Amino acid sequence: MAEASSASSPTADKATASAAAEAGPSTTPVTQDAGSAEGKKQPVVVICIGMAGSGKTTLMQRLNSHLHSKNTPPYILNLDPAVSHMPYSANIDIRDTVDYKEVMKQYNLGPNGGILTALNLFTTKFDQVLGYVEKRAEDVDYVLVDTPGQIEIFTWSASGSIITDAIASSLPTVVAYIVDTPRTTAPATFMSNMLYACSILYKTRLPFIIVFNKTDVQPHDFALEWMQDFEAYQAALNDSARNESGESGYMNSLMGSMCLVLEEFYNNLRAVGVSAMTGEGMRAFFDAVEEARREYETDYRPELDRLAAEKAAQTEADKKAQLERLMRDMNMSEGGSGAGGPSRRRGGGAGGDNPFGPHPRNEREDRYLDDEGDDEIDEEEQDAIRRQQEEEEEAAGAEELGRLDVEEPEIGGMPRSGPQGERGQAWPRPM
Ligand SMILES: Nc1nc2c(ncn2[C@@H]2O[C@H](COP(=O)(O)OP(=O)(O)OP(=O)(O)O)[C@@H](O)[C@H]2O)c(=O)[nH]1
Ligand SMILES: [Mg+2]
Repeated sequence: MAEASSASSPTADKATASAAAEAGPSTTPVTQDAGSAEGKKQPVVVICIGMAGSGKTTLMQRLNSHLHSKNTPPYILNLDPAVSHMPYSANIDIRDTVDYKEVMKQYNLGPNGGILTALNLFTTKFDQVLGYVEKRAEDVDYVLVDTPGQIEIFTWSASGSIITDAIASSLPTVVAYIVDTPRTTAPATFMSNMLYACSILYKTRLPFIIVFNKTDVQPHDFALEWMQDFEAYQAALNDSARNESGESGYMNSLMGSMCLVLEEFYNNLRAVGVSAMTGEGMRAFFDAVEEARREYETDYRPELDRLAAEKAAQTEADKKAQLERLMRDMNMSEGGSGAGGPSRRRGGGAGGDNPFGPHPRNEREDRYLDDEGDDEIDEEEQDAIRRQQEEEEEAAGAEELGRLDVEEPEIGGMPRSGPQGERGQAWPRPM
């Protein structure tokens, strides 16, 4: 995977002057106090997400040129495999790794399937990408990420989640949701857009900035008003319904209710207006990014740390449980005695080694017994014991007789107390 040497802003923009004119507090690197708990400087990652044509790529180029003008060039990732012309050069470009047209051909896919598969393939290498980003983390203040135009490919695919989570667990990350302002002036479209933004916020759970783009064409005041004042939105809704059909239907009341529901959502995010074309609103944008970064540090990172600690504790508990199971299986758990410890043979001698090896089944007292045939085997055993007793009694009787009636003879020099003589059978019994 290739990493471009450095990002630049090849397309010098006409509006750099207007962007520079906005130089204010945001022009000082936001990472002055941005750092991890160890005090290490960390850049903030801005993931640009938005509907097709909302101006993500143009905004990336604007941010890039703005940051270059402040001598703080960003690190740029392009995750859109289908972009044909990029107005900036990315440090890491998905197109250098995967050719989505080739993917379409090879897998017989349409354009969206091709983009999705290309992103999936790229995701398999994302640990390397993250490695590159982390290597440069101390040199840059911002990492900018451009995403595919088909918003759902990034926001609802597994690879999109993997990429977002991987970045967010490594560096402070914020989502910039780009809205095409001129195309959002209809209350119904506005509501659809906000609902989509809401779904992304709750999916990623990352600090969120709504960026109303193209304010050079349409100022975003109406949107802010609708977000802050439910009645203003309701009035606009009624107006538009009257203009379209002369009456307000159930859709209106549904959207009115939705607006109330979204109030909570509006309270949790920040909205700014920018023009990627002219550079207007850059200061507000970077201020919002700084605020969102703080939110990441105070809300998201502790949650991340808590989840990491929970996962580590779970892994440790699993390891311990596995070890205990292993020890038990090896007959080495506490209270056991290693080889032959708890294994006791029925009627067997001291320490009896378990002949069947370490298995809980072999530790059972009745391991020689068939579960169904317990009684039958007990009888056999009793017979054996009885036979043994009879033999012992017989032997004892013979010995007694031998001692009473017979002079101990010398048979071939073999003493009577020889091994066979013990039971009195090696020499003839008295008649
Ligand atoms: N007037 C105006 N036009 C803009 C602005 N930002 C983007 N555009 C135009 O909007 C169109 C789409 O811009 P892109 O940057 O390609 O949008 P995108 O979201 O990256 O598009 P996809 O990646 O294809 O989804 C282009 O024609 C841009 O010139 C803006 O701030 N003002
Ligand atoms: Mg684009």
